[in-house]
Amino acid sequence: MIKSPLQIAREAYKPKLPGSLKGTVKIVEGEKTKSVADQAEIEKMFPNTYGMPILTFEAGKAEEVPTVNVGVILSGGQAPGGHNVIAGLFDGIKALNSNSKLYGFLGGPSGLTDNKYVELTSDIIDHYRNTGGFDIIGSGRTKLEKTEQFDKGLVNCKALGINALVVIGGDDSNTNACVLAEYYKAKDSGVQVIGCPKTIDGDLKNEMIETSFGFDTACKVYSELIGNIQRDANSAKKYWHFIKLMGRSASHIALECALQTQPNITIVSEEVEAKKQTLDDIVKYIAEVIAKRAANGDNFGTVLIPEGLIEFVPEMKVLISELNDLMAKKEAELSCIESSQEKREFISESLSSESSNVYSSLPNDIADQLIMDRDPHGNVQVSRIETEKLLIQMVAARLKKMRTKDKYHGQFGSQNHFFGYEGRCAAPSNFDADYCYSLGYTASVLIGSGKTGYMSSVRNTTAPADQWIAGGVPITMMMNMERRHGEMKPVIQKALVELDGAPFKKFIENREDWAVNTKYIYPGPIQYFGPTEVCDLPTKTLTLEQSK
Ligand code: FBP
Repeated sequence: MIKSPLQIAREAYKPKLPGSLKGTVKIVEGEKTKSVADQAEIEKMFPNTYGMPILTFEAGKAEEVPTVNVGVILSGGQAPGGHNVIAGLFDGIKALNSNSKLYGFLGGPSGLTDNKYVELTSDIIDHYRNTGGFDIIGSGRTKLEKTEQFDKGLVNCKALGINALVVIGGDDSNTNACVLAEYYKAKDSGVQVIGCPKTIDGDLKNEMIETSFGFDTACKVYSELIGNIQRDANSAKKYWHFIKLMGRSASHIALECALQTQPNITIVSEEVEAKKQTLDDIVKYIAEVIAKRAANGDNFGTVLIPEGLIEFVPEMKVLISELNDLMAKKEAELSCIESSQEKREFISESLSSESSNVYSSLPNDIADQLIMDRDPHGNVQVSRIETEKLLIQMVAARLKKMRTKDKYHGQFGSQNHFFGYEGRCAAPSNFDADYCYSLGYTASVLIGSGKTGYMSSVRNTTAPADQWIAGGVPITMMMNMERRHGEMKPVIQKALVELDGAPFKKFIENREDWAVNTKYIYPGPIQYFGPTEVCDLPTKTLTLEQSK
């Protein structure tokens, strides 16, 4: 393996651990828990894993633990720090008992059912410490939800002598981990299941999970790029940059990047939904800011657009839900139509008249992107819809009209960008390197004490790592019932941006100033070595949320 000088230097970095994990650990049981909503239904569905107490680790006396053999799965989109979760888990189970073994299931959850695995030994692990990516074992989006899959997985675990599985994933994957834990416990199978909170999107968080890993690094990478673009915009003074940012439904990434870089405009999908803003309202707002800046002689600026925006605009939300049903029902007919134009006509004729009008008013490329395949969870693949280009076209048309009415006298030059994949596999920031290693190590302690149906939890993360609080949270505690594919299902509640939360409030206090005046911040690249106030800073979101 050829390595860059930074990779070599980073390999030697020792992640910081919470004080309680530095020696032997005592587990303190808290109060019994209940789910965030729909308690009776969730309890009925999870009779063996519901109501378990929150666990907190403290320094304690060493106890003899037998060998633990663990299987680990990376599930869903990449997020910086995944390799460190695995490294922490590896070091943790070896500290419990040096004969313990770690197996990595390859290519995501399908590795478990297809029995594709590799034994992760120290010479493999050492190459991946503090590196980005999930390439140590690969990831995938197969859903583990059917009993046949659970049974196959159990046979494969038994064959390898595995007594615990660690699922590193987002809300959907951890929901499935919880169902798997309940199933294996009900069978008294002897296989425990522990989850770890992963996703750059930042939407897997709650009272006990302060942040999902990868959010910190991804936002810092995007903010560096946005800052660079802002410097360019402020130097050339001739372009408006429309920047779409990953994050699926939630706007956490767009909001965090806005707080880090102070762009002229940031759209927050959750606000769009709450205020029932139409696409036209959004375009009007952007065009008016552009006109105001033009009146001051500033024909440049930046606009941040959350990836999932389109799903929050009321008329588009109705359209997408009709399209989802239509595509499921008419899959066969649609697959026989070859030309895009005929596909669009077929779709237009099959929609309600309101949605048909909205659909027909869209540019052809956006109309085509809206009918691309759904992901395995039935979601529209928002990363493939070019909302940034759609907005540029609509804003340009509006500015043209404003000019005829003497309301705009500027020059509108535009550039479009989409930042997503650029940040998902970056070398983890110190925060993510430390947090992920701690999450993995925490998982090993939960396994060593026989727990199942828990998620690794590391809290108090705005304090120095030594004061972080490690422990476990029952996954059932995060669940509620939601309609999925036409059926009510128990799922982990997704955390969207809270409009009464501190990060959003901070943003609205400043947005008018940032819109008209040029108040850009240029964060620069992530620093891995240097003073702690530069290298170890958590996100603005976390800092504002925790300083309540
Ligand atoms: P998860 O962490 O929820 O799996 O998704 C992260 C993400 O990067 C989203 O922000 C994005 O919409 C999606 O993955 C893109 O998926 P893919 O990697 O399949 O293109």
